[in-house]
Amino acid sequence: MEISAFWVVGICFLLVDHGVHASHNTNRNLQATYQPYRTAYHFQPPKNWMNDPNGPMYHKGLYHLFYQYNPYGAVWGNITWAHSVSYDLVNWVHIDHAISPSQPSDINGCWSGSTTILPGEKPTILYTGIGTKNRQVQNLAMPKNLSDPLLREWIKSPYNPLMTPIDGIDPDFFRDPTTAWQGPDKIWRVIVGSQINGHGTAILYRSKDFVNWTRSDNPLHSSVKTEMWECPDFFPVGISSTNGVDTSSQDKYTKHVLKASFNHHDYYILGSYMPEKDKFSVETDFMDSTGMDLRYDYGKFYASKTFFDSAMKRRILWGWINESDSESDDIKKGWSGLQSGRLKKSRNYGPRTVSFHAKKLKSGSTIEVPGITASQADVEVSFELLNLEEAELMDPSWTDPQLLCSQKKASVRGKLGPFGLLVFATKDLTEQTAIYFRIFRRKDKYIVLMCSDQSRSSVREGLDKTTYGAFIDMDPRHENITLRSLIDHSIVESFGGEGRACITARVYPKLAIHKQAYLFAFNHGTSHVKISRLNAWTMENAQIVSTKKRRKPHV
Ligand code: DQQ
Repeated sequence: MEISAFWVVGICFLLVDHGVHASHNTNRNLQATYQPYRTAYHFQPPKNWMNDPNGPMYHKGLYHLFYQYNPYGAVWGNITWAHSVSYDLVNWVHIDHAISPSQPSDINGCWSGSTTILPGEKPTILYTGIGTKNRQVQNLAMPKNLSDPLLREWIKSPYNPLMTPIDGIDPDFFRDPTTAWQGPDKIWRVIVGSQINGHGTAILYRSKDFVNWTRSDNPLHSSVKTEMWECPDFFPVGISSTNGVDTSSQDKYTKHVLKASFNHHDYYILGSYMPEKDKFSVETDFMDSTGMDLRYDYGKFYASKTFFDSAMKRRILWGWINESDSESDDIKKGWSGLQSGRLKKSRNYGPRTVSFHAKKLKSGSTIEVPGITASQADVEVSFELLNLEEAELMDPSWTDPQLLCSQKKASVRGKLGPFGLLVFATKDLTEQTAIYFRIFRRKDKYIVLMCSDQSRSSVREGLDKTTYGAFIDMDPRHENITLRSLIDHSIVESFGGEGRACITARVYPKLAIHKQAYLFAFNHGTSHVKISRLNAWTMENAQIVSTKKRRKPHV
């Protein structure tokens, strides 16, 4: 899917022209010395807790990202909408918080939600307020001053709350409104995540004016095999084009994606949506044994949200990447949480690159990829399988890829595989995070398994070192197996088979940090494979600054 790919680039200090000036420039190199796990090119606030991305949007030349944030500490609490802006989705300016708890409909927290750009280029936010008695309700906020390009101040609607948990809705399970879309009848629709009779549900609301919302008799969709759906997302994708499409578009050239967050993962299903009846006919349902278990990412990735970038005609996906260390580690670090932003094309390349072509990766070999900063890199590799007929037989009971990867970790020798990359590795491989493939055969079909093994990622104890796995929907007879890994100090995001399967892992090496981090390609199978090409780049540090409002000097 178009949304399952990569990172972007750019430069941005033009924000100064819009009346913002940096009050505190976070020196990322200095930070990296004392804080080896802070990232260089992933989005992070300077300190404290961050979780879900909220209301990302493109508006009049600027990208906006809001996110769930605790202004007072590195653990979840006091949830506020923090706000950052960018010209390029890489370099960011943190500006004043957009929405903070202040009124009866959100006094206990401003939880997740989305933006919708109304006619006349008017952005609006729909968000979940945790009201008095901790009831979940949906609220509206609008920019105070539309002529401020940064949209620094947001005012809450006097009509809040606009949607309340009545008619059988449990006030604990009613949250995270999506970006609204408009049908051909000009009526706005929005869905809100819920659980009704124990089943995950997308409650549908309609409105003519964005203020008065009526609940539809039928939900847009619900699914008996799931519980509460957090952060639903509903949007069209083109069938025959890789361009993204506006959330309100719908025709015979589009399908719709419904994403829901549950069981610690972001699952999606595809279907066709008919706005006349607000009917969503799904191809396969969530957790349906006849369908594939479709996830945006098979590692750590949650509460994601997409938006349509009208400037570049693409749909961009943001997702929250949680930590894998303990809460007390986060308190010591002073921060918790990263954002992953995925889109196609462009990279924030540094000066150092390396490439090889047509290199044999013999059985049992490990070769270093030299000449780059291995703790902050982008690597693309393509493997050619020389002896496919040597693939091991697949046992029909091996249906769970994560279980299979945890039983067949990188150290377990196979025939065609494990082969792949060792990232965040020490020279002697004491520490290593292995991202690798194994090829199996069942009758005349080949099965490609992708794994991310964190079991040797750090000599530190007390970390979550779960091994992750995914099957890749591809036929290795007809194409080479590609892997792209984005490595950034404590995160590695890996895209297998041209992004058909993604696995994100958080790792905290103790030894393989800074210049002691190395990158290797390896083949621990009995069969040789060939690296048909490998390109690796050092990634630049993103420029991230914080600002305060420019105040009138005292006279
Ligand atoms: N996080 C928010 C909720 C949402 C959850 C609270 C998902 O609105 O359901 O911070 O991570």
